Amino acid sequence: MRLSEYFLPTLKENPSEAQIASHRLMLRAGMIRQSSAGIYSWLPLGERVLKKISEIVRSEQNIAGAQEMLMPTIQPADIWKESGRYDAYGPELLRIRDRHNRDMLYGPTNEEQITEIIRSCVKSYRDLPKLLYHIQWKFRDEVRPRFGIMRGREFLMKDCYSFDFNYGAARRSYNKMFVAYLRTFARMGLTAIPMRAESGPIGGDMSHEFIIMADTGESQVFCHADCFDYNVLEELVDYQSDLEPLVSRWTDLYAATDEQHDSSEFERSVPPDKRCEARGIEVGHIFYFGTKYSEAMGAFVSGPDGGRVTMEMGSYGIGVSRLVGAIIEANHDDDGIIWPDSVAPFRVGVVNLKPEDHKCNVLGGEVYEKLRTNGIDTLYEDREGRAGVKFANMDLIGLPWQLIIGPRGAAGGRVELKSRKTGQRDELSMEDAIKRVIA
Ligand code: P5A
Repeated sequence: MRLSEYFLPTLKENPSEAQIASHRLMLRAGMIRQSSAGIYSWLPLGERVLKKISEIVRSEQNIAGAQEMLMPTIQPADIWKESGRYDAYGPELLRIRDRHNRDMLYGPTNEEQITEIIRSCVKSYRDLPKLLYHIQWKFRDEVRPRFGIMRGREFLMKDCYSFDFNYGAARRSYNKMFVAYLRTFARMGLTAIPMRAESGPIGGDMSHEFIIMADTGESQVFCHADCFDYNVLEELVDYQSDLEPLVSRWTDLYAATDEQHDSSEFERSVPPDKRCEARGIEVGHIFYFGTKYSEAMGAFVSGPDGGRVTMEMGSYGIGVSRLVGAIIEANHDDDGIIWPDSVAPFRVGVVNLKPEDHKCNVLGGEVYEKLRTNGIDTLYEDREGRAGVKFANMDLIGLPWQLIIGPRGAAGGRVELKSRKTGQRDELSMEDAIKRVIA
C-alpha cells in the first residue's frame, strides 16, 4: 500500500479524551474513530489488525475441533424470556422493537440463540458432542464505556458453545477451549494467565478468565509467579487425548481474580516471593454452566436407553476487539506501538526519505514491488516531506520492520533496515534487506 493513497489519518497531538496508552495510540495511529460513546469505526489500519487477530483466533478454534458458523446480531426477545435473562440482564441489554411491535434485542452474547438452534436440530446423544463458534459483533450498554475499544458498547467477540451428553464430556470440551486459549494468546505474543473467576450474568459453577498483566487493567489478580514461566506452544497438543494433565498444570497453581480470591489459601499455596498481586486485562472468559440454559429452554436428547437427557453446556468468549488494545498495552514505548509479527497490520514500512530524487524513487519502487510480489504486507512511505516526520510516523504505527531508503545509499543500491522492537539499524544491500524481512 502506498501512503500517498492510503487512508491513514494520524494525529500529532495526544487526544485529550484518552486516558491509557492503547486508546491514545490507536487514535493517534489512525486506527479507530469514535462514532458515539463506546462505539467506534475501524479505519483501514485498525481493521487490518482486527482481521489478523480474528484469523489467529479462528485458526486455533478450528484446530481444537470447533466449527465456525454465524449467528445474527439482532435476536428475538422470546428466547431470552424463555431462559429468564430478558428480565435478569438489566439495562445493559439493548432492547429494540420492530415495526410489527415485536420485542427484539441486540445480542450481548448468544447462549439462547445457539440453544434454540441445537434443541431443534440435535435429537440423539449420538449427535454429541457439538462445539460451535462465531465471530460476531455484540452490544452491551455499559454504564461507563471507557479506554476506547477496551470497554466498548459495541465490540467484536469470538464466542464458542459446547453441547455434551454428560459432565465428563462437558469437561473435555472445557479443557479443549482452555488449551486453545493458551495457544491463541501465545501466538499473539501475549502471556495470558487463566484465573479462577466469577461467572456473573452468564452463570455456572466453573469459570476461568484469561488475563494479561497491565497496570491499566481493570481486574485485580493474585497468582503464583510460576504461571509466567510456561510456554504452551512448545507442547504438542493432541486434542483427542486427555488434556486434563495439561490443564491441571495450570489450575494447580494459585491464580484468581479478586472476586474469587481467598487470601488464606493464597498464603498457604506459595512462598512469599512467588506471590504476585497485579492488575490485568481480561481478554477471554470460559464458563461451564451445565444445564442452566438447556433446562430452561428444553434442550435435550434421547439417551442410549431412550430416556431424555438434558444437554450439558459451556460457553467460551474471546474479546477480539479488546485484544487490539490489550496487545498495544503490552507492546509500546514512548514513540508508539510495537506490533508483534503475528498481528502487525503490515510487516514492513518502506521509508523513502527523498522520493523526489530519481535514484530513491527507482529503488523505492523496486523494493516495494519485490516485497509485495513476495506476499509481504508492505506500507510504502512514498510522500514528500521531512525525514523526521516520516520516522516519527513509522515509529507511531509500529510496524515490525522499517526499510529506509536515502539518497546516499540509493546510489549504491544500499538501504537501512531497522527493527522497531530493538531499534537496531543495519546497512544492507537491497536484496539482503528484502531477504531478512521475508525470513
Ligand atoms: C462467553 C462467550 C461471555 O459473554 N458468553 C459467550 C460468554 N463472556 S464475557 O466474559 O462476558 O465476555 C467474553 C469476552 O468479551 C470481552 N468483552 C468486552 N470487550 C470489549 N468491550 C466490552 N464491553 C466487553 N465485554 C466483554 C472480554 O474480553 C471478555 O472476556
